[in-house]
Amino acid sequence: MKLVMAIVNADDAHAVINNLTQEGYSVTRLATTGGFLKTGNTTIIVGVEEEKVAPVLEIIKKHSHSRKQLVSTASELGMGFFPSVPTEITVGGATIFVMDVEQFAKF
Ligand code: 2BA
Repeated sequence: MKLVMAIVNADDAHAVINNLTQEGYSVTRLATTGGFLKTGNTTIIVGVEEEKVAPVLEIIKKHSHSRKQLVSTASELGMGFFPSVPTEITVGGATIFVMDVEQFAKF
C-alpha cells in the first residue's frame, strides 16, 4: 500500500477532493500552511494500493493549477537600507509525496 500526500492550493482543494471521492478513493484533508509564503494551503492524503497511485496522481494533476504570485524580498543598498523588491514566484500546481505504508489498520 502507498500513501499519496499532495499539497495543493486551497482554491483547488475542493475540485481535487470531489473528483477523488467520486472515483471511490478515501481522502483526508488537512489545513496546512506553507513555510515560505506562510499562507494557507491544503494537504490531501490518500491511502491506495500501488496500482492506483497513477490514476490518483492523474486526478490531482488535472485539478491543480499553478499560480504566479509576487513576494517581497529585501536587498541591502548600503547604510542599512533594505528596500522591498517584489519578485514573481510560481506556486504549485501540486507538490506530491508518495510513501510506502508499513501497516494499514482500522480499529
Ligand atoms: P510555501 O512553502 O509557502 O512555498 C510557496 C512557493 O514559494 C513555492 O511553491 C515556491 O515557488 C516558493 N518557494 C518556496 N520556498 C522557497 C525558497 N526557499 N526560495 C524561493 N522560493 C521558494 P511550490 O514549490 O509549488 O510549493 C507549494 C507549497 O508546497 C509550499 O508552500 C509548501 O507548503 C509545500 N512544499 C513544497 N515543497 C515542499 C517540500 N520539499 N517539503 C514540504 N513541503 C513542500
